[in-house]
Amino acid sequence: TCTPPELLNWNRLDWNALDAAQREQALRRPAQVTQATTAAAVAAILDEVRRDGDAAVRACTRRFDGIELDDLAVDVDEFSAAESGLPRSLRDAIDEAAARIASFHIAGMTAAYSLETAPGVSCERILRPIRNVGLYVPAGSAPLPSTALMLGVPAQLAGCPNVVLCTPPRRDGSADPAVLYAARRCGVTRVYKIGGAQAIAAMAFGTGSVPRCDKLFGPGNAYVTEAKRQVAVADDGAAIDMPAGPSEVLVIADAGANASFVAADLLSQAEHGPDSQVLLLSNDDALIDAVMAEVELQLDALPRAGIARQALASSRAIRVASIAQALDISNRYAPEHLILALRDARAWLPQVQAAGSVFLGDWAPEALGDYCSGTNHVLPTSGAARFSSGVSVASFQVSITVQEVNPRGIAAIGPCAVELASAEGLDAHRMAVALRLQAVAP
Ligand code: HSO
Ligand code: ZN
Repeated sequence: TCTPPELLNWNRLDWNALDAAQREQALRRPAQVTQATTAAAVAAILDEVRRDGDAAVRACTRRFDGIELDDLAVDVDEFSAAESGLPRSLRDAIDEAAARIASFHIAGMTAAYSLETAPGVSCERILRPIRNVGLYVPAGSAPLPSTALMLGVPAQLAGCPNVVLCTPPRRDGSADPAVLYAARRCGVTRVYKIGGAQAIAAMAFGTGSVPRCDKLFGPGNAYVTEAKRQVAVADDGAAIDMPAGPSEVLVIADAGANASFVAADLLSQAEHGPDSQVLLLSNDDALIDAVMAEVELQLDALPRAGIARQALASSRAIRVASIAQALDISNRYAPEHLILALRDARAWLPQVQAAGSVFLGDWAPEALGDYCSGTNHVLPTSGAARFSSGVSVASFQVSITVQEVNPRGIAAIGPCAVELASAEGLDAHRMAVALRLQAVAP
């Protein structure tokens, strides 16, 4: 028996029948208001960890995870046990993914450069790794060894000397073995079994066992996200990779798209969490019908169908007049993931202005980017793709500019500075240049 698609409660819309306000509503993300109680609870955890360090972290772990942990750090024995306990095929898959992620990220590394901007004036940019970085790998709804790779590989390529990783402990007090294997694969050996806001606090402020980090990376639940937001604005806190929201995908499909492929892509996003965002845009009614029916069929077989159904309840299928219009809508929405299930997907790429990561054609499911095509899966959500990018090696580096000037150089550009300093009325600036000009050409 086939359940009628209507039962799924999709919001099926016709873009060209909507007025401006309805269009805005159609692209609105589900209200992501951080509850005042969440913010207050997180602030209290941060204060506690800032004040009492490891003792506070242990107390939080007892309170929230229900376990008593004497040693927060993963020791050598636990690493070895994790490694030997993992199936060979999974270790191989992690190695294979890590190698491809590394090769793509190496190719995209920014280079140092230098340039003579005037005779005797050399300007350059050099790169340095951020010295202390903290990675968060969630495990709440599902342990994500792939996230350990997406953060650990670029950190290693940047050459960060001190990398720590926090991941929530399991019921028995151990860390997820695949996360441990992936971490060690990237040279990360300082792993702590700490989850939630207390993990972010421990890395931002430092505790007896967790070293203080300059910048924190990685996705997480509402508490983790709120904790990152709070430490990012605290004077004694840490920088963060990006403001993270629920994961999202926007699929643009034409009449020739494969409905079961499209449905599977929508569901693979929907199964992440009840707050995941899923959008389908198509210029073909029959395709929308077919995808909706396929989603219903495939849902039944999913272990996480409950989660996916909740996400789909706030998802939308939007009929558009043309693919060009679909791209306009997508640019306005700025999705984390954009799938172009189009006959000539490559030809539409120049129209893409804002998206975290793009998947071209029928054979590039988002799941490949999530795991092993080589691109990063830590991407801007909530429309942040309008102005920010996914994690890369550059996220783990700072760039420093340098100038070297000889007497010929100051003679060449000094008068320019003197003129500007006079205009700004900053006489000490003018003097710093004029004195030298006199010394080189008295
Ligand atoms: N789609 C998620 C990443 C992920 N998927 C990890 C599977 N594992 C957010 O981009
Ligand atoms: Zn995913």
